[in-house]
Amino acid sequence: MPRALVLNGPNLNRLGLREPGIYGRVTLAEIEAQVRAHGARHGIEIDTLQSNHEGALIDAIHAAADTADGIVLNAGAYTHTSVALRDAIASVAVPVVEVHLSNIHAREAFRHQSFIAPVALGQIAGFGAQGYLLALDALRAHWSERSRAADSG
Ligand code: DHK
Repeated sequence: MPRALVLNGPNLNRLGLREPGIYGRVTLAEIEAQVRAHGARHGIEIDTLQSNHEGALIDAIHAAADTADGIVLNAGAYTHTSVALRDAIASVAVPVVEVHLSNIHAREAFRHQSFIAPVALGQIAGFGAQGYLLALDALRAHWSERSRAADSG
């Protein structure tokens, strides 16, 4: 059974309380439950982790090299600041889908740049909690495409 890590960065533990006009009222626990249910529907094992600490996120990405087939990552504000997170992703062969609840491109200029995007499979932004499920679907499509390519080559 494929395994995906759903990794959330700083301040995302405050979802539901934090700036609800931007991030909505749904809590991280509710999002994780939705992702688990989506995973169960499609035969994907889901691990979840949230940390407010850059090093802990980096450690989780390194560990995922041996334990996960894909990562759904909302790095929060580290998206826009962390070369170290970008390098951690580049150091592992695990595909990463970058997620943001809000449309970062429609917000302040400092949120338009993502250090994650160039090393991610792709980016999903602006669809709220649904973005996490779309990211899992993107991983599923990527895995199928990869195994089709392996079978035919
Ligand atoms: C979450 C954050 O915490 C912000 O720092 C990002 C992202 C956007 C989100 O939309 O999920 O800029």
